[in-house]
Amino acid sequence: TTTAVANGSAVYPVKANGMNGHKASPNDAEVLEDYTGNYKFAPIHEAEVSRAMVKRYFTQMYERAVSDVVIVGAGSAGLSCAYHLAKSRPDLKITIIEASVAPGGGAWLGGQLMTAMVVRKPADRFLTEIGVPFEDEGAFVVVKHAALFTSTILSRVLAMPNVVMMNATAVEDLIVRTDFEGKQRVSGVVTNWTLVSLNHDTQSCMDPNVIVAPCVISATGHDGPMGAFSAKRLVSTGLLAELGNMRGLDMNRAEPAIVNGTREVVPGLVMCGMELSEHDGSNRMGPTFGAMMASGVKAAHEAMRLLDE
Ligand code: AHZ
Repeated sequence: TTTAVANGSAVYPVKANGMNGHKASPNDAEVLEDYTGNYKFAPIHEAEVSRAMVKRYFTQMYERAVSDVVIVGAGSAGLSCAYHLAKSRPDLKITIIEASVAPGGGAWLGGQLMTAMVVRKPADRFLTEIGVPFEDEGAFVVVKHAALFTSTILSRVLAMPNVVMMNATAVEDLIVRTDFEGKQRVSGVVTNWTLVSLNHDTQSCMDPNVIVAPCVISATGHDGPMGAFSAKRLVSTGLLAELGNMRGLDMNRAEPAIVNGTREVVPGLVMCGMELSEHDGSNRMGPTFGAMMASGVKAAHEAMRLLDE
């Protein structure tokens, strides 16, 4: 069957069945980039728009039900990790799950909602690597707007063919399997659309979905509405005795502690970024972002080591 779709003066046939039944290839008369009052778009059937999105989204979900690496949280640490890992290992299926609609976490601004982003050396090398310009102030560099870092790394990460990002999707549990020796191992994540996760107390039994992966990297930030997710879940599953709890601000102690402490905290789970301060009880650094980038890179190395074991 075909449906006649009126569009302006012309009528275009669109097949009602089959995702690929109709490929619009407009002729010159139908498409015009004319800003003098005669701009003409290629004709479209509304259902094609739905199918274009649905097909890709659910194909991705189907394929990524088994991933090589799941990164939880797309803040500065999670994105830095994704960039380094995806670039180093194009063979890996890397799936990023981000609870917010807007990926980037706290890295859209510097401190106290001001625009500049401070990065201590030697993490300026990561900025050079991804192509973000900065001013050199000696011991540290300054990016003129934190959003320049975040938009650049997001575009670099999303352009990598082996990366899939699902935002507005929350990790609401971990898959924890027990092997024959009784040893527990994180083997994936339990997901739900964030708006569902936020409504478990208003609707009964809205079951989640799962992604199985031999390596999960948690980068959910310090405690907050959604933060420190895995660290807190490790405590409630008995895999961690208690949270270390993030300590007060000390830039000189905090940044190396986060980078050097980035590791596989329980089998199958690598933790990086400020979530680690809650796990280990290390200081916060406030508005200086070099440790997030370097911790992300270290988490990528930890993941590669874990996968090669
Ligand atoms: O939405 C969260 C954010 O984008 C996301 N997230 C949290 N819980 C999640 C869950 N499922 C999926 N259950 C989840 N996503 O994780 C991201 C964390 O980003 P962030 O910017 O909060 O953390 P980060 O460790 O990447 O960067 C921390 C930046 C900070 S905080 C700080 C201080 O307070 O002193 N200093 C720095 C540099």
